[in-house]
Amino acid sequence: MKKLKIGITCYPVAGGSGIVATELGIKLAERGHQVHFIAYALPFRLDVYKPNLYFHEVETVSYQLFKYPPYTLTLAAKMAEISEAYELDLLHVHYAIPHASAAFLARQLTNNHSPKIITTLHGTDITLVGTDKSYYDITRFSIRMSDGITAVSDYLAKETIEEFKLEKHIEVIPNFIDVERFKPGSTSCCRKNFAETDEKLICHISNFRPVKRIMDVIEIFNRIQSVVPAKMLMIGEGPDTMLARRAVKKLGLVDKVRFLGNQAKVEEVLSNVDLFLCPSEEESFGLAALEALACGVPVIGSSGTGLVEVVEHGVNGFLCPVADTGAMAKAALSLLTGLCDLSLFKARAAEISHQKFNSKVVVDHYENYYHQVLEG
Ligand code: GMT
Repeated sequence: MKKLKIGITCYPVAGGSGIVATELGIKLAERGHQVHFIAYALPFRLDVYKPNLYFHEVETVSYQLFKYPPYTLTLAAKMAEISEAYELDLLHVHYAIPHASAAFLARQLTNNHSPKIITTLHGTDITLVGTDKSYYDITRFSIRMSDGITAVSDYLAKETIEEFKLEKHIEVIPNFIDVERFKPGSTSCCRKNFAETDEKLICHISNFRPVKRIMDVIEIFNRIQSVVPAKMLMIGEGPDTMLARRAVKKLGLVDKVRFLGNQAKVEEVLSNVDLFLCPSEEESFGLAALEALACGVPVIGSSGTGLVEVVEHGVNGFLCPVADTGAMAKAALSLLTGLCDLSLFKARAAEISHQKFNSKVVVDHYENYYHQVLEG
């Protein structure tokens, strides 16, 4: 298969779309493609001292007149510059806003070399931001102008088609995990640093935005710890972190809930925990939930979201209606008190996720799709 020159743009922060874009870029570079990250900072989890990987920083220029520095313009200009300088075959942008619009503009700017554009939709770019009246038209236009569109789940593809009344095909390519890294039984981070031998260890990872329903996470844990001895690890940072800390204090759980902030190697923690909580209002896929499953950790999450494509209800976790913290706590306790076989759920969590979301298979899918788009 021909080796390609690919520009990748993503949010470089610790969110799901940035992580997927970064892990994909690393895997593509390992396969011999030349990968150029174009972003406002070095992506979280990216080690650029590896063959075939490049990073091009986009600067935002400020001026007294600008209330908001026009990042989309400098991004588009950088995308055009790198496309021409390296003769990129394609620009693969993650998260539609504003990346798909910047890619469209970049293509108008190129003179001698015009790359194809692939937009990967991740979730809130469609479900929250893209459907805001002020973003709707530009998001729809930019998606339609892309040569290829992918979505991380069937759920998101359907939502996008309905919401934006699109006639274009959306290729569903799920998120993935490196099964060598995300697997049960890593010993590098010791469980006993976080919990006593008789205590269960619960975990939540997110960007602590309102859509994650952090207060539900705490409410569920509170119910759990009132029945079985337990501790909880909260990984990530975001607008609701302070709210969460206050609630933990108010409920007298300070000794039981530990906030670890953003962590680059979540697999080292995950392989030590018993249960993962993901009660989100909306979840197009749930990458953190997949990473937990891959480490052998059953997931308690929200039904009616994209999590249904990741978690098998009653097999490797339980999915309950959004906001039903009582049902979620009950499901968690059924596993923690032995009503359901926790070790069986753990084994199936790793087995099924490794089979369905192995990076080898998913990166093959991306590569094939790239060629399909390039061949028109
Ligand atoms: O909103 C977020 O949680 C972050 C967001 C992102 O783009 O960084 O996550 C979305 O993309 C992830 C990677 O594809 C998905 O696993 C998450 O489910 C999705 N988040 C939501 O839909 C809320």
